[in-house]
Amino acid sequence: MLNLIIYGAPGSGKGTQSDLIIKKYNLNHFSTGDILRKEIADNTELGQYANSFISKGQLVPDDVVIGMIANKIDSLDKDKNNGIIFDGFPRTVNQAVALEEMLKVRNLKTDLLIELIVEEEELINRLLLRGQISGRSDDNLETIKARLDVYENQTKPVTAYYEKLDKYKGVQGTGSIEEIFERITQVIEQTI
Ligand code: B4P
Repeated sequence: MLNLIIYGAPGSGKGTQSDLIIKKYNLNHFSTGDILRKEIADNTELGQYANSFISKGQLVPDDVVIGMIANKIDSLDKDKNNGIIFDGFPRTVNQAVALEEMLKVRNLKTDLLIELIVEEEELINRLLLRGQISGRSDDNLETIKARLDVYENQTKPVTAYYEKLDKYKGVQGTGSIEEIFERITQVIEQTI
């Protein structure tokens, strides 16, 4: 069983690297961003509510995303669960505390948080490029800047929380997708 958190600023490559990690280690992939975008695409009540935050670059309220993740964990077949990758969650210290508690009461735990470290200029370039094809309401310059501010002020403290638990590892998130994946694999192999 391997439970990982993939963490980093918007555009740091969490989704890109998660796709490779889940294939190699046969993990379940829980991406709060993907779940919320599906709700938006389906035009559900939750999707409309979430989009009112996402389109401004703000975080969706903690209780909403925490509930979503708890439901996903409870939907797993315990006998077939090799582990989970949490992608884009937790994004606040409140979410981190809730995650650790919800795992503990289910006799589970996180093994590692891996941060993808990428400088701001590169993040902005990647997201602007993605915006040209994604049609995402949050991939425009104004919203990208708001997301980076939110990351700095609300999400960054999550690293100190996992450093205290001795579960934090940082990985350089620039270079080719394969090079970054190799760095991540090395960190995972040191842990398992
Ligand atoms: P997310 O879906 O988590 O998305 P993200 O941070 O924008 O992207 P990610 O880091 O996954 O980057 P990607 O691999 O796509 O969140 C979206 C929004 O949902 C949040 O802003 C928030 O409002 C809401 N939300 C989600 N979770 C939440 C939570 N827990 N609490 C509250 N709100 C929440 O890569 C980005 C681009 O870079 C891609 O185009 C990719 O092709 C490119 N790229 C990747 N690796 C590269 C490399 N090595 N070199 C060059 N380009 C690369």
